[in-house]
Amino acid sequence: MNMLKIWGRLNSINVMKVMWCVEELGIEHERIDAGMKFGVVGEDFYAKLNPNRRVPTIDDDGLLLWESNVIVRYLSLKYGSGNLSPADIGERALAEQWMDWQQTTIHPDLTFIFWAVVRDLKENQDPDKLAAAGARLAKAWKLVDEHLDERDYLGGKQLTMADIPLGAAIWRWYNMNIDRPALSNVEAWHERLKQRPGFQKYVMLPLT
Ligand SMILES: N[C@@H](CCC(=O)N[C@@H](CS)C(=O)NCC(=O)O)C(=O)O
Repeated sequence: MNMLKIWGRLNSINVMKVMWCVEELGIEHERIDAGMKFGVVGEDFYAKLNPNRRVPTIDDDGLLLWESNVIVRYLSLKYGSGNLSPADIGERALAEQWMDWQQTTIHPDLTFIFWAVVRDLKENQDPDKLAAAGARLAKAWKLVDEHLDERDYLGGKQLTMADIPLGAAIWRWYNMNIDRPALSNVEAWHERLKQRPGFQKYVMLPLT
């Protein structure tokens, strides 16, 4: 069996999710820097791994997979069933619900703001658009805050794959120079995540 291979640069939120997951599960792996300043994604061989030419991509003993949340689901089920991937089908579906919600509801506005504030992209710096994105995000995180009122983690008492995409996103939200409402449950959950070595190693990095 060949060792898990992961292509992706460490300052990508989508790569962070996979790396944090791999660390939680203790999977032996090899990571290859790819994307932005590292190039690689433009090379001919890469299109065969991932025709989108994006990161992350994995090769797990011949299985080529892209889409960060799908990779997190796959690794969690294969290497962490009953742990990161809940054994109960309903609980697993609820975890997946939060993962998809991160992609559809949090990611577009968070990325818009991130590129304006951190990567200094002028076309994203329209104050009205930034304010609208910030307001939508605040509303969305409030929903997470309400959900966390009775739970330590999104899936209940323990960390599951549900926490990984939104956990990577909350670090970004709290580390950008933007206005934010106070959300005590989200803040407490963020503090819990910050205690985890995998989160410390791969998510708690300066934003670049
Ligand atoms: N929906 C995809 C998005 C992948 C994506 O857009 N990745 C970005 C980095 S976060 C990328 O590849 N950017 C171009 C690059 O790094 O060269 C996923 O979740 O994996």
